[in-house]
Amino acid sequence: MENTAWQVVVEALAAEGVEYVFGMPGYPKLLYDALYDSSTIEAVHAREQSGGTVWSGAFEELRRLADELHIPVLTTASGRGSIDERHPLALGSTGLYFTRVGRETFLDADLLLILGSRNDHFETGAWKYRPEGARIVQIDIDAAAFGRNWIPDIGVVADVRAALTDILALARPSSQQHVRRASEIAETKRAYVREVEHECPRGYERVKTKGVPAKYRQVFGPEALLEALLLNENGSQDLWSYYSPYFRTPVNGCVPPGAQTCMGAGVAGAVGAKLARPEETVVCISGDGAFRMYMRELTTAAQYRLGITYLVLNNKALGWIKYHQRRNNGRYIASEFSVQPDFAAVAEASGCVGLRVGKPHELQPALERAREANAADVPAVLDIVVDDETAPGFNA
Ligand SMILES: Cc1ncc(C[n+]2csc(CCOP(=O)(O)OP(=O)(O)O)c2C)c(N)n1
Repeated sequence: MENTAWQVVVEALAAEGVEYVFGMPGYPKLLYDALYDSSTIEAVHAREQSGGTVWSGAFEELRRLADELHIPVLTTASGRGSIDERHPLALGSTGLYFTRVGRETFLDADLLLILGSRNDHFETGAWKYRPEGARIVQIDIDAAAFGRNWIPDIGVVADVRAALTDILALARPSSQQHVRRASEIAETKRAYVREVEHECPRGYERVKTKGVPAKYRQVFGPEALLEALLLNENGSQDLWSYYSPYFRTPVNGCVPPGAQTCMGAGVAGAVGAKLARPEETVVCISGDGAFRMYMRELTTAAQYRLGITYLVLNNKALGWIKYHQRRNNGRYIASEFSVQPDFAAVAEASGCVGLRVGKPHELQPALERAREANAADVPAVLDIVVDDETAPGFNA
């Protein structure tokens, strides 16, 4: 037989002890037993990565995995939206995007079920977050994904949805220990949500970025929250919108960038998202650098009467770059803006509503004005001068 590239990969991984299951008849049982019998079953975690679950449309199956098998779920940034983040066992995202609770629970796992992911740099915090001793079961439609970063103990070549359907067909009641552990995790999450809800509205001198997604939810939600489509950008301040529960997305409610998407893709993407799903509330949370690159699309949004809200987190800098310059040698080169467009004036001149938010107390009325504008099919831009607070993933 011809020695194809992927056979070489499979042979190399077999030498590492990887057990392969290529859709053979008994594989669901093998996987289900691995999940059920895992020695410390309370620490079994499912993890969805790199968008494989979104691509296969396994939303319902993932929810059932959490509900029926009591498995906590974390997503990658690109897999965001595969589970409703208000689910008690939805613990946010992985790697750079971990919250404290997500990270602690993840690192406690004794088995990772990785669905449609390559475990890349951002998703694993540059590969440093790997629960010690945890076995890895990886399901992917593409055999080339196995061992690309982490080598799984069991690799299953299958569509995520088909594989989860097979596993769920075997579901039997979880052990008491497993159910108890799941409810402990859910309680830890509830306490964390309360903590965030308490910290966000506190009075500050300047707008704290972490309070912006939370305030948006408050003004546009809670019922709008079910429909709000979040367009994520590529920057350091907008990272706050990645940290559930600062922002919580519903099922299929997020358009994320890939690891190094072109800045501004979210700004332009919001136009496409609103055209595709006009009935949805659409918000794009962007840095000022990314917004500068694509703000020319405001006229398109106004022309097609697209009621989008842009929250521009203005730190007068390419903050991501500045952060790394600060860490490397403290010299800022071409990362600060001393001349900045007046975003609110640009918005107004482009047929949108434009508002500048300089002080914390101005945020709520500005959001209310944006909501009214959106209801009248007019886009709104909020230029929010933020305190340059480092996102949690950078500090971890
Ligand atoms: C076109 C393009 N150039 C460069 C990058 C690399 N990059 C990622 S984030 C970032 C800075 C983003 O600045 P800003 O939008 O102001 O957000 P901040 O980090 O200040 O919150 C850069 C330069 C990129 N993703 N796309």
